[in-house]
Amino acid sequence: MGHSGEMLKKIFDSLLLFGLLSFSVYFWYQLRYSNVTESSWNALLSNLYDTQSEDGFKKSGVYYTVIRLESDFGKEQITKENETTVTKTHKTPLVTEEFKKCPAPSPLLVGPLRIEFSTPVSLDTVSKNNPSLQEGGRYKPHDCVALQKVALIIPFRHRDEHLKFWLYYLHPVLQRQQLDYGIYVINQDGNNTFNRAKLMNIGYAEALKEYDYDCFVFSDVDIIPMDDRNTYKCFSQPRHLSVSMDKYGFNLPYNQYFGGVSSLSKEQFLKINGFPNNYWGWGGEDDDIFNRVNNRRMSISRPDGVVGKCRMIRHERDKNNNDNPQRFKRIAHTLKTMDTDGLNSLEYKVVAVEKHDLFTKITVDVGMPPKD
Ligand SMILES: *[C@@H]1O[C@H](CO)[C@@H](O)[C@H](O)[C@H]1NC(C)=O
Ligand SMILES: *[C@@H]1O[C@H](CO)[C@@H](O)[C@H](O)[C@H]1NC(C)=O
Ligand SMILES: [Mn+2]
Repeated sequence: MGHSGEMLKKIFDSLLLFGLLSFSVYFWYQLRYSNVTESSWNALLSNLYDTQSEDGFKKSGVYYTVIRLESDFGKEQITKENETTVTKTHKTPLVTEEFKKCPAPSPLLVGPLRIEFSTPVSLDTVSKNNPSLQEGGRYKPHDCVALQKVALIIPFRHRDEHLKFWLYYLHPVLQRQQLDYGIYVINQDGNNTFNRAKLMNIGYAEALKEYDYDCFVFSDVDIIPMDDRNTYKCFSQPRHLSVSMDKYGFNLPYNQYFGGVSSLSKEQFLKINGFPNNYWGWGGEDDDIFNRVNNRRMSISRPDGVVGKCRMIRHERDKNNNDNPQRFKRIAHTLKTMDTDGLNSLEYKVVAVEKHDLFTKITVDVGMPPKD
């Protein structure tokens, strides 16, 4: 038994070794000479990264796969689902360009910007200045895959002049920042007490119905960044973007200040149950949001005081946006209220959705403050 058993084991081992060797040679040969090479691999990876097909690659519901022919760099072969094959010539040899992630930071940034509000701007001018926008104020870079899909949420009522400046300055900045973005103006219907935080919750919910956004930037309509390196995207911690406002002498008014412009990823927003719905009138809701972030053991990320410079359009306090007298009492109880008041208790009615060239305007009925 012993001797023949050893012989058998030797033969078996040799066979195994031979098998492994031939497999490696075959595999190497496939990698080296097959048409399905690097680029289709990259395409596959890009699709995994971002399941939304890029412009030009999804036409009338047919998904295209790009395969680069190793022997012919000037051409790309496009194979449709039904195996029809089209060959078209391409200017650049690197077909994979379309699938590349946009670099960070964007190479298009210019730094400090001149911002002034003395000359009014018209929506026509802004449209002409931004020919690449899609209906509803949507945009995505055409030569790379944006790193984030950002919904910009603007709580709004009766501030059309401010909105024009905002669109005039922000659209070019957001495009240079190479974001895949959409602008949502959330307009409070009627003339009852204003509710900024609730409008922002609604913006989050409504934007997600349209597109798979992964980042939400909440901006007052009258705040404009003075430097395009202040990227309107999300970070590993909730971000406060308007850190150095002219109104406050280019300083934070206080350390916990989280008002003006802020950004939260979808995940961060869900973690804090969104924003409070019960801050009616001016003030306090931003401090409640700060507390929510703090209570969930997240910190605030901020740009430095130079990159974070912003201008605020000077204006009178709006009608029906008086100081909220309950704000101090409410802020003191965020920890107790945040699990029951927020995204999970959000109720509103959509009155109208308007798709403009430069923005999507959603008019909503937010209800009235409780009489107590
Ligand atoms: C490929 O499919 C498309 C849509 O399903 C169809 O219109 C087209 O005729 C098909 N082409 C061929 C060659 O079958
Ligand atoms: C609401 O207020 C605006 C501006 O203050 C005014 O123009 C409008 O007529 C008011 N609407 C109603 C229904 O009172
Ligand atoms: Mn203001």
